[in-house]
Amino acid sequence: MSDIRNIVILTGAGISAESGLRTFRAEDGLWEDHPVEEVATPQGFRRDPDLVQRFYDERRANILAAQPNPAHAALARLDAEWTGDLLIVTQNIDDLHERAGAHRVLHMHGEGLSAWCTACDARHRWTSTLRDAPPCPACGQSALRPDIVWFGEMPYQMERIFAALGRADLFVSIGTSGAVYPAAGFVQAAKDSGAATLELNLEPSQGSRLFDETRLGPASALVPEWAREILEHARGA
Ligand code: BV8
Repeated sequence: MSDIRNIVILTGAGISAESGLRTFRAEDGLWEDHPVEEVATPQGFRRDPDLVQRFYDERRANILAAQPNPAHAALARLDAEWTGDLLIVTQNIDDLHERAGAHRVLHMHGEGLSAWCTACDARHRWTSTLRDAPPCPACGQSALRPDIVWFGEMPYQMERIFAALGRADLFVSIGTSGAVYPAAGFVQAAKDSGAATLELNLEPSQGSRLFDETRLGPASALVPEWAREILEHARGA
């Protein structure tokens, strides 16, 4: 680990699995309850808004009932103590990174605890349900949808993400299957800008071959170990 200053961390559903939030592609994955085309696309929302609202109402309640696990806590500590650039780009819609105390967090696929008004474009923190079409607090119209990036929609803050990848000395991917783009392409962008790449995951992902190093195991064990390692190295450098 030569002089590492700027770190980009990508997290996926696997980092929240030990907090009791189900992942997408395990055998009990979320998608199997509902075909993807039904709940995570604009077309699905237009076709059956009630089903999609209820799907995210359920996810929102699960998020509120979940607690951060040691992996979230370790990243929050790293965020607090790392003096270089650090950006946690999460594909997750839960707020467990923030509740663990992390600040430099970017939700590229939106947030489960946010509602987006398709009439006036306002976004509101939302912890209740949307299935009964409540009025937008800003404009009063019943046009609120989950503030989620669905398939076919542009992920949030892509320019900021690629700028961070362009400056990165280290890219770490945690708890993601590498199944969905553009997130699955970030490791290549990091390599192209000369960053070292590390994957921490329960099992090999679709992109494992692209990483300099892959460590297999639960995030609650691997992430605290890695965070300690990188902080001790920085102190010793
Ligand atoms: C876009 C919504 C363009 C929120 C999600 C290029 C090639 C092929 C296809 C495409 C392409 N570019 C775009 C596409 C289409 C599509 C796509 O990638 N399709 C896939 C299926 C091939 N991408 C898009 O549509 C994206 N949009 O590109 O727009 C555009 C251009 C111009 C104008 C407009 C648009 C948008 C994608 C976002 C979709 N929304 N989520 C929600 O409902 O939650 S995706 C969803 O799945 C997640 O957000 C995440 O991104 C993705 C993958 O999930 P993971 O987080 O990785 O979870 P998964 O279950 O898959 O894996 C968990 C991993 O954890 C496993 O590896 C497991 O082993 C591990 N694990 C489990 N337990 C633990 C653990 N690890 C450690 N510890 C544990 N305890």
